[in-house]
Amino acid sequence: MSDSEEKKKDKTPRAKSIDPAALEMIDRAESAGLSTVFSRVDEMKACPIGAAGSCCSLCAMGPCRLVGKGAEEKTGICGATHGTIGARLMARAIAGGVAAHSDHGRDIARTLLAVAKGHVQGFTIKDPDKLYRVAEMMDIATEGKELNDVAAAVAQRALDNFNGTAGDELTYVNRAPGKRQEIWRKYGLTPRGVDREVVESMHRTHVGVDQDAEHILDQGMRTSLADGWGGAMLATDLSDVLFGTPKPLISQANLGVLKEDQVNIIVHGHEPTLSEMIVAASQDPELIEYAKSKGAAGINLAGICCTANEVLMRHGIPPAGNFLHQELAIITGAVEAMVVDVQCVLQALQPLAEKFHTKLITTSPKAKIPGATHVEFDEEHALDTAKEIVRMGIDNYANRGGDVAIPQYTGDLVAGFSHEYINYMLGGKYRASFRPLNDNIINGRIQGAVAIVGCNNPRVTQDEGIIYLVRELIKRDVLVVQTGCAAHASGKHGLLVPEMMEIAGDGLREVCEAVGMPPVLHLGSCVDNSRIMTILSQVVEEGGLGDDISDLPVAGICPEYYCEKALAIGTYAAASGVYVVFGVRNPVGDCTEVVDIMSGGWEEKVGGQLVFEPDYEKILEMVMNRIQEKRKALGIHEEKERVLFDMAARREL
Ligand code: NFS
Repeated sequence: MSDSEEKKKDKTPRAKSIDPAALEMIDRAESAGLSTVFSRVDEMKACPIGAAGSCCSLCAMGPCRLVGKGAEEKTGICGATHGTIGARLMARAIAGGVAAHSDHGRDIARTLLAVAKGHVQGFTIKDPDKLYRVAEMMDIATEGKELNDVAAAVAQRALDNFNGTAGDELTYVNRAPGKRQEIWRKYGLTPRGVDREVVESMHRTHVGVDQDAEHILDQGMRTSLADGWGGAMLATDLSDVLFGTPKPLISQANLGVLKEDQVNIIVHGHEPTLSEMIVAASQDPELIEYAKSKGAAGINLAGICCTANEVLMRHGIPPAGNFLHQELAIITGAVEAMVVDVQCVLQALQPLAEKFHTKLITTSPKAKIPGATHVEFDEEHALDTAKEIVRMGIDNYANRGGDVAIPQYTGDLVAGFSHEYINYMLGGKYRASFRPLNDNIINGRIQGAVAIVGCNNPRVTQDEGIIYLVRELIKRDVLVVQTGCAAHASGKHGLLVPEMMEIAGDGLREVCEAVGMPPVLHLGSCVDNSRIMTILSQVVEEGGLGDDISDLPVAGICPEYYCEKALAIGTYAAASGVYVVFGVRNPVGDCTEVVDIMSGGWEEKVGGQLVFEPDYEKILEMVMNRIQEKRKALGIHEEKERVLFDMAARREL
């Protein structure tokens, strides 16, 4: 597309969201003259040079812009080709995403170690069984050991994984199918330490070091694997140990979960440590009484972004919305406190909060926001800090103005599908296994499985791609699993309930009915994409669908991504053998060599791909084609005779 076409396209009026609650609040913002991400995105035309990977600003000889006639052949002042520049940009983005997830994981490991040593307030080991399973996976002897000693050993092993002192390979590499591990070893992709891979990526992408695009991107894959099979996987496992392994529960999502007559406190960000304590504090009878003494009917807790997922999965706390809802929640005028820690927190929140009575409270030693109130959180005083924060929210209730407008929209949802629970749900208590899933994929009732994950991005209509793809895939007998803000989207729009079987294809519906599960499963936060890696490995292990993840009829889609973490996740999924499609735009679309490496090149090397396609209908077609190709390769593509389940067959299942 030429620049002028691009400009014309930019001016086309575009729906900002398909969510009626969002539209109501966007209107309210517009009539009050308030700036939001939805208005700023229209005011800020994206730089077309940077948008497609044609700008290198890694040194002071530039920035070098590889544009204009013959751009493909141009180089930077140092001689770096378009391919090298694109590969460096990708590798750095991946390293940024991995650093974010993994730092989160490290903090959970540090909390577990502190719990084991008795240095914390309020935290305990909620799932000792999982602790023992994790210890076993880490080859840590447990016999005759006290629970706290096992916890300390597990936490230390986790920290060693971050530090790179756990050995030559990350511990959880052994969770992948044997064939996958061999591929990683063969190409030097096996991650050695989370920090080490991030540091090496930063080093190799420094000017004058690694100059071979494929070689740089190999390091990108290795770094991403340190997330998917390291930092994020440890974050998930250790969060389950500390806070409990999720089981299905019901809740609601969207701004309608805010309560007009209660103190509304929103937890926003990512790490579950603080939010777990806020959940406890918000249920404290003394604080509830205190809220009542201030004229409120109670304390209402809600979430935004992945913190919302953490407390939804384990406590059923309702999400007020996904990434693009953070400002909209404040615009309701009903939020007494928004408590944030790290990641995906817009700096625009504080100036907006100042126009209302909302108190923005930062809590992480890593993240301060000018103007916000900083109440630093540490494990030793966790519950006291959480209570102090909740009290601040209650005290602020009196300052709420009369102009409150809570959009009355919520979607019912079921969340809480950990990989352990899915295993149990499919196989039953005494023979928990993925066998029924494999069998139904083999017999064709289920054609395949697709993960629809990731963010919102105001460059595209909020939730549109996510909802379209979820609905179309389940219609085509594809089981959908979700995490992150994409899962909130489905929650808001009512897609995470068993009743969605009604629109599912006949085969998928039969299986969902027999098992008693919805056709769209909410697996948790973005670090919980690691649960999907675990499930894929177990499905391979169960047998009948090839001997590696790349043999499975599966795919991953991130329709509305916006950040580096999403790119890190997409890359580790591809490096694990999954076909991954991102929407919005290709951040290195001008770098043909990189585009080719991440598609055809990686297909050959690791059996997965990372491709970008802004058109949702095309994404659907690409993913369905991939599923059919994989079914064909497995020899299970013939349309099997449709046998409807009778009672005996149901019991069998
Ligand atoms: Ni994931 Fe979660 Fe949401 Fe995107 Fe941000 S909250 S870690 S990055 S926007 S899905």
